[in-house]
Amino acid sequence: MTISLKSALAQAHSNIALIKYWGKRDEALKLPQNGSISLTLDALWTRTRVTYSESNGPDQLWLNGQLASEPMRLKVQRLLDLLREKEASSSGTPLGAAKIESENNFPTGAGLASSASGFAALALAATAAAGLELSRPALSRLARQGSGSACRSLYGGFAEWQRGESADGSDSFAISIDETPDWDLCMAVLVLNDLPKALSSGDGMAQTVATSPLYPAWLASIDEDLTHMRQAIASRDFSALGELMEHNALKMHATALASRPAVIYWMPLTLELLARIRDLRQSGLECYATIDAGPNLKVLMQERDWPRFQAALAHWHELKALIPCRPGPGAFLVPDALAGQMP
Ligand code: 2P0
Repeated sequence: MTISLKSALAQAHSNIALIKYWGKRDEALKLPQNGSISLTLDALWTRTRVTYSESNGPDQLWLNGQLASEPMRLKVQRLLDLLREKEASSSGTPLGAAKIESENNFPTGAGLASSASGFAALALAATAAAGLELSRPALSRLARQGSGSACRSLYGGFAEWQRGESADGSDSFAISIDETPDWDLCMAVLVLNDLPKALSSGDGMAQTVATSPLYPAWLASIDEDLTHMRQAIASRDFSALGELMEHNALKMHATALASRPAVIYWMPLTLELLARIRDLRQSGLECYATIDAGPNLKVLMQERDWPRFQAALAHWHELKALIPCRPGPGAFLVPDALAGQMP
């Protein structure tokens, strides 16, 4: 008896939101309350191999060489089941149980957007292994249902996740703003804590939507932020982009802080570093911070300023890592000849 395996390996890079997604209008479909704009990073990525067998049974998820927790496995299985529905309706041949092997080249679940790169790589690998060809908007919609921010990692450079209006999510996916920006940007990832966070971003945003009296003000301000961010990108206005990015991140955290109970992702060091970024800016090194659902900062600067920035933080021994990133590529399939080069 011959056993035929269908397999594909994909790589996707994490993305950092310049205008943040914070809050869902539909939990199951992962439809956002607001649109968002991101920058995909070159240095942080996930590689995922999906292999379908011919037998039925539960999908098996290996994350960084270890069997994943049951809640994580179920999230992944849910996404594969969406694909199985598509496959059954197009060819009638059911896909068997899948083995998913996923590796991150950076800490998982610590606010470094591992779910964004993870679910983008999964959507692409699972689709290719199934022999399906989906457009990027369709892949983006699929990745969204694994983790909202993943829909932006299908694209390189600057991408926008359109909120959409429909109840079924058909118009809620990411589009490219500028895939390969000729812009000397550097986003430095400052890792203060590389442990998984206590409160997931999904729970944090749900608590904010349900209880923060500031949430309506957050939503009312987003269309203007999106418009100004698109303009700053189009005109390569670094100061406008950086100032708005930092404002939008602090506004998101202010909204979350006003929840009951409070949603707090920061550590004391987060604030100390924020103050340091302001000092550096005043001393002429133009850099701006953003913070996601975790204590770590990401700092945007122009590439020529990276050596001075690195030197300015050299004595911060509390920093676990300082990773310089440039704009990175969209998700892609890794040819089998290169598959041995896992992180
Ligand atoms: C973002 N974050 O736009 C925002 C900013 C964190 C802060 O998207 O619940 O892992 O799976 O849709 O995408 C992180 O949330 O959440 C996130 P789910 P996700 O990048």
